[in-house]
Amino acid sequence: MSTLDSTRREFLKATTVAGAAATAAVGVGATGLMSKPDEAHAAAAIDTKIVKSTCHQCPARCGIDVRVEDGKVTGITGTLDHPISNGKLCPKGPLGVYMLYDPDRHTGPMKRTNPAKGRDVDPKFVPITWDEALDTLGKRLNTLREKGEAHRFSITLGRGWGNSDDGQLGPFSAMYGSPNVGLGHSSLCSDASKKAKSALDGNYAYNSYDYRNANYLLFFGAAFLEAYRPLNNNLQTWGHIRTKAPKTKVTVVDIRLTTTGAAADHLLMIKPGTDGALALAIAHVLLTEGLWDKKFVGDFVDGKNLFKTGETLDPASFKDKWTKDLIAWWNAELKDRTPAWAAEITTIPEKLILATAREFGTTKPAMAVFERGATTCTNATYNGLAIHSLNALVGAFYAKGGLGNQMSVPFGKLPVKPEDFMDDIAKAAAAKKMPRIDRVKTAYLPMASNQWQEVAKNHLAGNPYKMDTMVFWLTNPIFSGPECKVWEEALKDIFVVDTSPFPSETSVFADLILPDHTYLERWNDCPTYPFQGWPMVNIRQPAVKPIHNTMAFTDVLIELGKRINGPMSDYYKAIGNTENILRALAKGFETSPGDNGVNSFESWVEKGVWYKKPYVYRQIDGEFYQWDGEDYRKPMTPEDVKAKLLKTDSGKFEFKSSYLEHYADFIQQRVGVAADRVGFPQWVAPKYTGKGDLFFVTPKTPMHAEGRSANIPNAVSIYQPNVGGRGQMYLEINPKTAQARGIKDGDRVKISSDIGSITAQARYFPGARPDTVVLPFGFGHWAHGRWAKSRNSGNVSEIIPNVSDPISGLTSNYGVLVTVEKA
Ligand SMILES: Nc1nc2c(c(=O)[nH]1)N[C@H]1C(S)=C(S)[C@@H](COP(=O)(O)OP(=O)(O)OC[C@H]3O[C@@H](n4cnc5c(=O)[nH]c(N)nc54)[C@H](O)[C@@H]3O)O[C@H]1N2
Ligand SMILES: Nc1nc2c(c(=O)[nH]1)N[C@H]1C(S)=C(S)[C@@H](COP(=O)(O)OP(=O)(O)OC[C@H]3O[C@@H](n4cnc5c(=O)[nH]c(N)nc54)[C@H](O)[C@@H]3O)O[C@H]1N2
Ligand code: SF4
Ligand SMILES: [Mo]
Repeated sequence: MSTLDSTRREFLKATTVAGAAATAAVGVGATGLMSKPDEAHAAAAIDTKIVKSTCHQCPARCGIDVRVEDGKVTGITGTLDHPISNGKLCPKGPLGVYMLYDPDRHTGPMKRTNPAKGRDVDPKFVPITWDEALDTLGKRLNTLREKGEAHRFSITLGRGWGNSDDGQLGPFSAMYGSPNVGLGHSSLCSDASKKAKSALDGNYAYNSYDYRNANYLLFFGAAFLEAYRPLNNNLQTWGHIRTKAPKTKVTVVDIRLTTTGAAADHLLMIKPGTDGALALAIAHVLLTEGLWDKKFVGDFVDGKNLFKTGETLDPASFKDKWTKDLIAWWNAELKDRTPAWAAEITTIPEKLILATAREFGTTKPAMAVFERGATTCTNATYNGLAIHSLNALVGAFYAKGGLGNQMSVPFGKLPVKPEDFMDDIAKAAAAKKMPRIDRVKTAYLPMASNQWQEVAKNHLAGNPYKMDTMVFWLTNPIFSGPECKVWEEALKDIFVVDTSPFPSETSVFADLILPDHTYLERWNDCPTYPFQGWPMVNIRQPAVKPIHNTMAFTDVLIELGKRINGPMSDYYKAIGNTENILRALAKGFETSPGDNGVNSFESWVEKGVWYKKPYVYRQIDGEFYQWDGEDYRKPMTPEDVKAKLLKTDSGKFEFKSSYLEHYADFIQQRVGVAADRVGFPQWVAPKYTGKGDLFFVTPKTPMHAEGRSANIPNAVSIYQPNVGGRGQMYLEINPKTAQARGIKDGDRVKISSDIGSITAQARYFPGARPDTVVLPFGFGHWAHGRWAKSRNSGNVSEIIPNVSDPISGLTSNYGVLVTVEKA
């Protein structure tokens, strides 16, 4: 038996023991779940444990109680004392059991024996040992390093979360010497909202929201009841805000009748890509009608409202408070952005825009919330700037019922630092600063943080170079990225390593399969996505022993690190395994116990979550305070505010972004905005891609989890009949649009863009705009397991051209034009 495989056996044993100890502490045993067995029956009772862990099907971070009976997972429910779950889950949560017991799972490491690659080519995988798998990869990595080509190795990531997984990629990148270790998928996801926020308030992050205390919510392309994070808690929040007194009013801006839109007070069906125009007009009305928050924003020197449509103003007439350059913004952009102007662009009637602005400006606390719908077009960042500015105008920043920023968790430190384990190769690589394969942070893309969708194209063009070896961890752009078929070419001459626990399109092109544990079998820390601001981190722990010969991705990383020649291997020997990382992180709780008493690794394992309320910052009537232990009474100075909250050059919310002005030439050249105007939130028309006559929007649905949940049989049945059923997926089409093309309800249709065609079943839907068709993302898998295959619809990514917002790097997924005809 090989050393690693025997070590691994020991490790599994150790994990099981640790897991058993952990679960014993929280296990309710047979007595907790069933009526108390009498002595005679005790021996025959089922051994039942509840393991506290974390769902991984979407980014919501729901705490889960995994019920384990005689070593088998028999159910998943929401953890009762968990701030996100509160004992509840969305319908996907319980279905995690099907991922664990998915009969299509990879059962152990494998290597490809057929050198030919293609969608329909059998890879002829054969099982290998973990030692062989890791030695093979380790050798490749050492050779690349010795040749001075470490940059041609990458580890890419999607839904990784914590310090114990994606947090380990930075150290690996530094010690190995490749800028491409830690290449993330965020440019397929929501980078534009973060970019817009950072440009104005200095925080490159999603916001936390105090929904429960808000009285007005304006959602721009954020599907609160279908997808927006954290979905499960949103569903609970909805129940509260819509029944409290006064009831929170909700206006939804979307391109179709969604569940959220149907449940809201108002739905504004906007033309795709034009949210920025609507937001600018709302800002115009807030100013001309004197509805801005004077205590946060400031006021005219003589107290009289001078904002009049079309008239420029003297900047000296206004005294700014926590915002900067309001008058400059008005003069340069807002003065002409009337509801009548926006009505032309957005197709929303002028009267409705005016009514929305008035309601938003008078029903406080109010917030404008936006995500992918408003930003997945070429004008993504500028749309985001306009929307986020509304939050400043109504004084929502850090206010009760407003928005804030997520606080971080006081984690303990790891025993080793990567800087101490860098050899000459690593130091030379750091000094040389090779460009990344996606070309971000170069003159070509100086502002974006990732550009995942360009990698295949860049590799094929050899610009800036060709990749040699790529590890895919929790990302599958060959299915979920725009123009995804390009990846099928690119991956032919790359040594591909897929870590998915089950088949994916990437695995068809893989040279090595190093299957991860599923989320019910592994350790992780899971810090919350921005939620209510106060810090929180879940634990994920194995509910059962791994049922196959799989290995957690972080342990793969550690084992690989040990195989790299030089001091790097000592770093990984010191780390040991994933569980050690969690133990080191939990040290931080000793001096900062959570509200639920969690103060150690053991108590974290027992309760499943560490959190500490309250959110410590609060803006009240234009003054900033910090929590003093009892109330928000400790005044903050402007310097405090700049260091901790509004992290811009000025320490204020900037209506003329100094960050964007640093890139004025680039923005002028690539976006076409004059260099002296780039800093202002303004109307930038979207550049729709394609020559079709219908907008093609491909959003998420409540029952799917990005590209990776299509093989859950029960999800398919819950879907029916809304989105489609077992045999087909529905393309939502307005009946008039369909009839004009001779398409009957239920007909099979061909949807064509500039780069190809797919088919789906047409469904008459009067809630669709006549100029827009909708087919959800997540279907059309051709290698993701038996249930995923049978949906009889194409993959939308195959016909979405690869076009992005040059500023944030976000792909323009929802700005596509197609034609639709009877198939
Ligand atoms: N159920 C489920 N939940 C998820 C996920 C999942 O896969 N499934 N994924 C998670 C992830 S990774 C993310 S990033 C978030 C994303 O969360 P969201 O951003 O809320 O999700 P999307 O479905 O991409 O887009 C939201 C809405 O935008 C609308 N839309 C499209 N174009 C426009 C437009 O031009 N203007 C406006 N106003 N609306 C438009 C769509 O119709 C859709 O209803 O969801 C997370 N939650
Ligand atoms: N048209 C359209 N395109 C979209 C979107 C959209 O709404 N519409 N949404 C976009 C968004 S917001 C995002 S975030 C991206 C997501 O797209 P990707 O980055 O591709 O991520 P996923 O689709 O979540 O999953 C990728 C892979 O992870 C594997 N996997 C699943 N579980 C595990 C595990 O436990 N361990 C490991 N190692 N692998 C696992 C799966 O097999 C799958 O192949 O898609 C984007 N693409
Ligand atoms: S909201 Fe997301 S994390 Fe929570 S149960 Fe549903 S799929 Fe899981
Ligand atoms: Mo995403």
